[in-house]
Amino acid sequence: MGILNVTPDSFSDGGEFLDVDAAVAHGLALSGEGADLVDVGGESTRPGAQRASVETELARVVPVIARLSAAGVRVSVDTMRAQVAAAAVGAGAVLVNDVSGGLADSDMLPTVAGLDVDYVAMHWRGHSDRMADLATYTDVVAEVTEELADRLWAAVTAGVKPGRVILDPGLGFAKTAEHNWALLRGLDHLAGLGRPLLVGASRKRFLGELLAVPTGPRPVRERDDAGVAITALLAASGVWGVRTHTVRAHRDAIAVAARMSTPTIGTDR
Ligand code: PMM
Repeated sequence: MGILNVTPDSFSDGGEFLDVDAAVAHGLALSGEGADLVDVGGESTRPGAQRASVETELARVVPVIARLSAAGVRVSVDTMRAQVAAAAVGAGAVLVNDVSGGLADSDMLPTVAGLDVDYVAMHWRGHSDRMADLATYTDVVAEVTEELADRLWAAVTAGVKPGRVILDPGLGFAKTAEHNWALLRGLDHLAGLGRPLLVGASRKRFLGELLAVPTGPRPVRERDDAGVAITALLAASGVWGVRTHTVRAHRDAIAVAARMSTPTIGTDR
């Protein structure tokens, strides 16, 4: 899943793709590099971010989704709002990626139930302006698994088909670096919920901290190789998808993982 943030303030690509033509060109480039989905978002969720209005979010994402879909690109919409999800699907999106797992907008799950699309429910505890205070766990893997099980149950109760739901641990959302690493180590527990997993590690702060330089965390644009390493490991462990700012190297990592896990009869020893 290639990331296309049509926002002025996302942590890694904010401001680059606010113009519709620039956004569409980048979406086509991500698709050309092998993205199975291009994830279009119109609201930054970086820690501390203020919310965009629904009108602003709609104006940012709908024209881009319409043009990419018309060009044959499979598009997902990164939104917490039912109204935006419905408009995006109307414009051609095939998946709703909701970082709040249905918690931010009580209309989201019933709306998704009425649309013929897949739904990503990410683990989330609150909006960006207060999520740092919500990063408290005694057993992060057990609690995230339990809270995602609740979101899966809520989605299914609202009428979303269980087979349409993909779960995501929500790295960096009300989580410290330690929590992120623990979740990456504990993905098997989340997989025990019986749904495919999506993981978004790309360029996030915990990678900057891991690779710190003397002046502080490794700059955002210099975290991509570590992201590819994570993708290789996750692909080998069977996750459904990774959400990433660059695509080609991740595609290559996935090809390596797939090939390594496929013995060739007669040549392997
Ligand atoms: N992370 C961000 C935004 N949307 N969606 C899912 N499903 N999972 C994530 O980890 C996730 C997301 C924040 O990153 P960005 O600002 O680079 O898009």
